[in-house]
Amino acid sequence: MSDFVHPDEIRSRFSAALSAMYRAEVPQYGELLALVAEVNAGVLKADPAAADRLAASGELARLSEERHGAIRVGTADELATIARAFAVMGMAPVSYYNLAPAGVPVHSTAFRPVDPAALARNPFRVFCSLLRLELIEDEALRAEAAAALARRDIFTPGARALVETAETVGGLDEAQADRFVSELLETFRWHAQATVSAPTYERLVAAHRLIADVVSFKGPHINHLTPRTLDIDAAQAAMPERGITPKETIEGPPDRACAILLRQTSFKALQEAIAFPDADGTTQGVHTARFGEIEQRGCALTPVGRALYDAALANKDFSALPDDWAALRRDGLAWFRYRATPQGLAARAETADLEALTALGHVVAEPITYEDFLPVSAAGIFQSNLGAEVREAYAVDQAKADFEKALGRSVLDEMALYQAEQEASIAATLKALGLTET
Ligand code: OOG
Ligand code: NI
Repeated sequence: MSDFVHPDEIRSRFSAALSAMYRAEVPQYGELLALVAEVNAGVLKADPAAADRLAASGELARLSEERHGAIRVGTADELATIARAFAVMGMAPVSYYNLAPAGVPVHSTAFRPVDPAALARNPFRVFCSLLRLELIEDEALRAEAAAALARRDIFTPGARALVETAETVGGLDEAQADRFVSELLETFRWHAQATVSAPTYERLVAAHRLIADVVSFKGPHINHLTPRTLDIDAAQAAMPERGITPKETIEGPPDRACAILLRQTSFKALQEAIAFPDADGTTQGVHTARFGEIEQRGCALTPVGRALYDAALANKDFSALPDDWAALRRDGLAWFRYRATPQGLAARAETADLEALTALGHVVAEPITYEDFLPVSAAGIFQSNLGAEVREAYAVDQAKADFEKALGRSVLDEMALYQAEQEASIAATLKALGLTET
């Protein structure tokens, strides 16, 4: 092979650099990191068995570096180019999320590694939303927003050139990788200088706060970064002691013995001073967009399990969703990674039946961590940071094809990824036991 830096390594460097930049820009995020580190250390100390399980599944090693972020872009070209930049770091778009039904005029995907080994090295994810200008009703304002977006380039020439280099020659060397990280970081940086006038900004805010956030600045500043906690209830309870005011409720499933999907909470967005480019250059304003968030990740659910979850969330009754790993597995509600135990490897297998092998202790099944997002939770996070005003839901429609056209490729199906991982683990387990799949 060549002297290319591995995409996983570039992703790790970028994630670390972004975290350092956000800590400098939003000091409360640093507080949140310290709090989460403390909570996680406490959980691991209090529950050595849980620590062992996390270590065995490879989750422990990645935990302290694990985070996701979010940006909101304004045009198809911005989305397609950011997709190419993420590809340099081994990140692909997974899933389509339509936020319009929740009254938020964007649709989104999550860029993340998809290969289990890459996820184990560093699962850094970026939730990336594309503004849907067509949902601005006021025609003049829509045109003004489009013009503001058309005037900007959110990428440095250096970042664009290095994306091309990586695509052309197949990777980046040491010096190029470091330059790529620092050039791409510019796209995520906060700019206190607005690019639109104060009256335009106000009209954009009136149309939707999120539209103002996307359209009014030079770039799609990172709007939050989210570390992963092992006990979100403890972290939520401890936030006020650190001078952090959390949102009122934790999004997602309730606290359960068998953690599923994703639970999230955040602190309210900061009020940041901004300046408008008016004649005398002195008009000041404030912008609220950037916040901090924490999440606790549980097991990925199958389509059947997910449907039960969605129904449970809607009627606030989770009794139909068993809180028991064996039941979740037997009923095909959650995804699992199988492996042969030392006992299984030593024994002479008398059956190829996975359920029987599991009952005998020859095989263990570990829950596969949910690596994606929850649109309903995402909408809750969006709403909590857009002020109290409740918007009428935009009409639901089939916008996925438009999104993929803007992206320049199709998004991957998260369920297919989990299923492939489960199936590969079953095949490897049976092979290790000298059995072939029936
Ligand atoms: C993204 C909100 C979605 C999450 O964790 O669900 C998200 C945004 O506010 O731009 O990050
Ligand atoms: Ni988030």
